[in-house]
Amino acid sequence: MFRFKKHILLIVVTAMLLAACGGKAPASEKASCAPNCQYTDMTFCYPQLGAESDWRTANTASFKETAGERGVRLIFSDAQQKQENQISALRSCIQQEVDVIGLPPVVEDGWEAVLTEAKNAGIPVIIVDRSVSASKDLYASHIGSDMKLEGERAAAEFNKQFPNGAKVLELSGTTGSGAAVGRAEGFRAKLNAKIEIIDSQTGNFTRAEALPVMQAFLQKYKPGVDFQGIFIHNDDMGIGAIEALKAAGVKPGDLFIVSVDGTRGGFQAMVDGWFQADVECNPLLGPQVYEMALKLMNGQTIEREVLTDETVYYPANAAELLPTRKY
Ligand code: GYE
Repeated sequence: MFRFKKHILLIVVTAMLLAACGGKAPASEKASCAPNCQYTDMTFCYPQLGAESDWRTANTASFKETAGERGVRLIFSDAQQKQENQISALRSCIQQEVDVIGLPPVVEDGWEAVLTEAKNAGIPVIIVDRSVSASKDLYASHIGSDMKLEGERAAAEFNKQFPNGAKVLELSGTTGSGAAVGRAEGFRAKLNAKIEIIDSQTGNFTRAEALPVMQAFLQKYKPGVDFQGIFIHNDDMGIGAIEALKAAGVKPGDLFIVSVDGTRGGFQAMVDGWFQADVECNPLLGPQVYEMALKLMNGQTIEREVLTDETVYYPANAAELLPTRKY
């Protein structure tokens, strides 16, 4: 009898110890400072995907500067566009028991395992910028741009310019990334039936990789004859492409070029006559994401999907707006 009781006691004590050492409460539960958590209570992990573009640089700056202003402790890393680096950065943040993770995923697929680990550790994850294909119950929310809408907006520019049809090239972003997938999908969904995409290649969202891709395009297709326009998935690749076009003797305005982002470089390309439209994609997501992270810590309800309000910019007022651009 005595022995039996002792066993029960042991089980109860072990269970209590396990519960105490088992890490944080599940994601649905609030932090211990709730409901009065302040930014200064927050350790936020941002495993940035890389530094491939001016958009990305501005996005990083937004997270770093806002953390500084609000007193958030930020754990930042740069995965150099490699998913495996992002995954190990995430694991390290889980181990450090951060309060909230913001994940800008380099590609859409392959996040289930690590998101499950975060969930089991009770650390909420906000997917930032690009989307993931993982089940929605593995993360708290997604804050970013509507990439498909951006592609549709680009298509609308081509439709206006070429109501009777044209042949166009596409310089696409990182293969498998939510940004490239969404933009390509939206572009194809809205393009009028007479406009044909004759080729599409990736420049991985960088200037350096876009340049040889554009050179290869120019070896294969004669500008103005074989194609009349190019849809470019971001301004940095556009700038790389312009280098190749210049070297091949193409002049601004010879081709109808639409890009995405609305960076200063993109505005300059409009001023110089190279881009005929630039579809806005806003990287300044820091303030919004930290606000949501604080709500999560305080156990408040949040939106599961927050899409950034954006527009399209044109050469007509590019020179006037350029000095006001923040990135
Ligand atoms: O358009 C591009 C960057 O994911 C929206 O990534 C982002 C894209 C952006 O490299 O410049």
